[in-house]
Amino acid sequence: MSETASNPTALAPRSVALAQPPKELTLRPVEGMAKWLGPFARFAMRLVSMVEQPLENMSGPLSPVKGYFRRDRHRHPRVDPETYALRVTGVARPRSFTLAELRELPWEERVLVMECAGNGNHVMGSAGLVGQARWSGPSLATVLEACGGPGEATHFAFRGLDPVPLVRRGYHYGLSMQELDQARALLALEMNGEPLPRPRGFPVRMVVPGIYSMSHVKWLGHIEGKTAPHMGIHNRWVFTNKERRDGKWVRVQARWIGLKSMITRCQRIDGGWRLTGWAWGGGKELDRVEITTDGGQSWRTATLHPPGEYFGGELPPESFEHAWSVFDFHWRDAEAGSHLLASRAFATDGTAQLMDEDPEVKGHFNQTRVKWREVDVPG
Ligand SMILES: Nc1nc2c(c(=O)[nH]1)N[C@H]1C(S)=C(S)[C@@H](COP(=O)(O)O)O[C@H]1N2
Ligand SMILES: [Mo]
Repeated sequence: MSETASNPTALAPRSVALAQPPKELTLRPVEGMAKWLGPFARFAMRLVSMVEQPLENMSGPLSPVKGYFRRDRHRHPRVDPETYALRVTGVARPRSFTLAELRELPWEERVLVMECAGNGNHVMGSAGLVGQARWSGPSLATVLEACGGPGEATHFAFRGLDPVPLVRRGYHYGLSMQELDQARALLALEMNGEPLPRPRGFPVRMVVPGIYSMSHVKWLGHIEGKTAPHMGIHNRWVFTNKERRDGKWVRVQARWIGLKSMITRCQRIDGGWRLTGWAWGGGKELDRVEITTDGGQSWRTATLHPPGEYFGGELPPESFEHAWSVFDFHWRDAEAGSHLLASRAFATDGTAQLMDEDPEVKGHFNQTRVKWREVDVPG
């Protein structure tokens, strides 16, 4: 009798899989909802209108329009481009802009990381509420100039046209003139060279490079100049942490994206596996990314591809100063079994991505510490 006939399980799918190792391995979060719910975490997050990027989009310099992450208050309004008007108030000369008027202003193009302030926090465990795209449209400075300047305004509130369930008014978020100037905020009408898709905020959204994306207000309907900080619910409560300062816990609003990195994929290549990911944030020049494949006992340097490598030929450096760097690492010595992986980013001034949670900070936002992932390498 042949071996197969005497052992019917020899041809079961499991043994076939072992003979042909998979092309890509799953990187499992080791904490939070994603650890406990596994694939159901995606479903649970969808219920609260959080949709992460799919795995196939989680590498390389640009996120495609299709599959871009989503985070909003459930409703995507349908805005008629013919009757659309953007109101600007509280400035030297309050006025409205039609879409045609916004199109006629000079445009800028920027490439940047857009990241939800709660991305990859310890509750979620996963970290796909992040994307990178090319956004273009007039800068906020250009729009304000067309209104005779900011006038008395020192702060701005940006209001969306989406109804917020139970509250009914649109989503809104505020920043100071100084923050908006520093970020060189823009009003995006296009994403990756296409008109803004409806889920991304058609016809106009705010884009604030370097600041977490709760401020990138979609379906923008109203820019309100103010003489004091906007203290709406999203500024005051929703996107805040508590920080201990001089022994006292104070509430702080999410703002500038912190220094971080994350391994996003593990793909089979000749002679082992290729770990890829992104490093971004911190507002400083990136020096290197280190990788551990043994739970932090040893660290090795990954190959870094700064954004200039991808965009430098087409765009001036200031257009991609808040873009992520892609990194990859050839994992040659991967032995069969389970491994704990992580990446850690370092800036040129010596700042490093935190290993542990900062005991002086409580909350779900701006979580920058190293993200651990578990992977099973087949034999
Ligand atoms: N009008 C409006 N803009 C919004 C939101 C919203 O609910 N309504 N959500 C904000 C939050 S919290 C995030 S993280 C980003 C997500 O942008 P995206 O859905 O295009 O990825 O949009 C921001 N802008
Ligand atoms: Mo967000």
